[in-house]
Amino acid sequence: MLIKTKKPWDLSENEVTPEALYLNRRKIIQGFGVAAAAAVISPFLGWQKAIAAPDFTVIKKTNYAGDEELNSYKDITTYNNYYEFGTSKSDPARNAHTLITEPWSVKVSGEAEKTGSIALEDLIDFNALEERIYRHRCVETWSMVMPWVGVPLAAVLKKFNPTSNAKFVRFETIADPKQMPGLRSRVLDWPYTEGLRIDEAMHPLSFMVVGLYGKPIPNQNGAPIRLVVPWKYGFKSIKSIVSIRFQETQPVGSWEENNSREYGFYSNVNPDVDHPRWSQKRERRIGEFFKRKTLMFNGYGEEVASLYTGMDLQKNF
Ligand SMILES: Nc1nc2c(c(=O)[nH]1)N[C@H]1C(S)=C(S)[C@@H](COP(=O)(O)O)O[C@H]1N2
Ligand SMILES: [Mo]
Repeated sequence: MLIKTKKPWDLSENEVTPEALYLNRRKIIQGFGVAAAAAVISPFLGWQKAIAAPDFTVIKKTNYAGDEELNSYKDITTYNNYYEFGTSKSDPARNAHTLITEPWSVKVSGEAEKTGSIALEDLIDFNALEERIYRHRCVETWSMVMPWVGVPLAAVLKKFNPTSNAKFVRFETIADPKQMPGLRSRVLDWPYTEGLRIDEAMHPLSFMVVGLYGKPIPNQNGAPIRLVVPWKYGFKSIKSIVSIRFQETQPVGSWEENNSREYGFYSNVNPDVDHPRWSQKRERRIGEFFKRKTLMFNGYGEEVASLYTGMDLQKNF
């Protein structure tokens, strides 16, 4: 019988876990002890006002959103897109509590030397968590600034020694109609899938997220593990990942499959390429009244533009 605390990482009573997993969990929980000390030296006083006690020990904090203000915890956790829990922005916060995130494992397959099923605790190095403040730009022209906690996606992918045939990575979200009421609707062909070119996936800005505002990530934001690719429209940042596949061919994501005229594989934030039904030149930052200009690559061009040298970005939208 495990000691029960309120941490989302803990098991509910009816679940059984192998000893190794439990020991690993204990290591994570021990880490919480020094979280208070880490908080004191944090340069980001803004978010600490919102959240009293961070649950994670974060070894490095980087602000990738300049002097732009963070969105509140409430904004970020009540205005969501997570169609598996409903299509309106308030649905995920209301419905996602039925998602079981403990225990969690991810199936890794395809063009890599090591493949198989891996527990979340072994996939993510919880002693190496970073906080990154990123802009988020939804294709629907709203945006936010969020403080994510996670590890570089490259650090996760390199564990599996992808072969030279691994030209792309494909991700899949859990699809369980018992846990996800939105699966009754056929808005998308479940499971939700997304993909990246391998060099995009290995880029240092691509981030595998397990936390938000210093705490484990809430279900509606993609618990227990989701991708964040800050220079691309939000739908590329797939939530609640259960499968990672290295492959030679370019994967077709759920939105591209749904309507390839409107949603391309790359989906880099680009104010000069309109969505067929609306302009992408401007965006509304949640919490603000006046619209602001959308930035090329969401403001991360200096870091990522070289990934696309020689490519026609009007064609490869
Ligand atoms: N599995 C899954 N992942 C998803 C989505 C979804 O509906 N299902 N929505 C995407 C879209 S359109 C956006 S804008 C972001 C929203 O992330 P947030 O709710 O954490 O802001 O998640 C992306 N990831
Ligand atoms: Mo989105």
